[in-house]
Amino acid sequence: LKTIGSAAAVSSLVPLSSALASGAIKPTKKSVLLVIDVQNCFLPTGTLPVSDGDQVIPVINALSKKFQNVVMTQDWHPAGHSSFASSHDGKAPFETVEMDYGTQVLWPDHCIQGTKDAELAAGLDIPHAQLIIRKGWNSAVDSYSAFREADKKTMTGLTGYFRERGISDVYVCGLATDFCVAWSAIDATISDFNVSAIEDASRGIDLNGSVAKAWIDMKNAGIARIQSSDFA
Ligand code: VGL
Ligand code: ZN
Repeated sequence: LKTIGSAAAVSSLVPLSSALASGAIKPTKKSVLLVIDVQNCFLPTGTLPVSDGDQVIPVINALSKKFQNVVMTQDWHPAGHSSFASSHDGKAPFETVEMDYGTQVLWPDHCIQGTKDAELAAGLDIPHAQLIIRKGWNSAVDSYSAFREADKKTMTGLTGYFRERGISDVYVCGLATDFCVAWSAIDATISDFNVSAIEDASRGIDLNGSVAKAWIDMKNAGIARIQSSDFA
């Protein structure tokens, strides 16, 4: 009872909303901006276009200047990747297939290693980015998450990188909100980082309400839903 009483007292002194007041967030050397898959393939002229995907670029460029630490990801598939509908007879993009690790959405061929389509968006202006981590290179397993492949077992090494760098707070943004951004944000909480997802620095694909579901899943995982205007 004592514990409950003091926890309530503390939470009334420090309302959650205080951390999220407009202009209140100041990134520290323990914070990282994790920029997910801002690549040609996900821009409106790419192979897996995200509506208004290009609109995140100026927002992320401005935000990145507030962070000492910026890490970016690149979706990086070999030709014939198992997440491509073209690799499955009789399947069309956006249908699903059962893989040994679970249900996989099938995509148009996208982000093929070494192609112009897979390059980071030319408009990104983040010369101080410290690491670009590529994922989805295993032809048998997809990887929406920057931390862990879709088999839920194979780690990418990013958790170790952040831990060795003393990172505690991860701010996730990019493309697409409902797939690689949400999966990366949720896996970041599993790795025990404090995680926020920056809504206006992200855009979604939205298959059957997947953007709304992603925000619910992120909320349930304890992820703060914030805006770029929340930064000082
Ligand atoms: C993504 C679908 C397939 C993403 C990547 O970056 O959200 N979505 N590959
Ligand atoms: Zn992909």
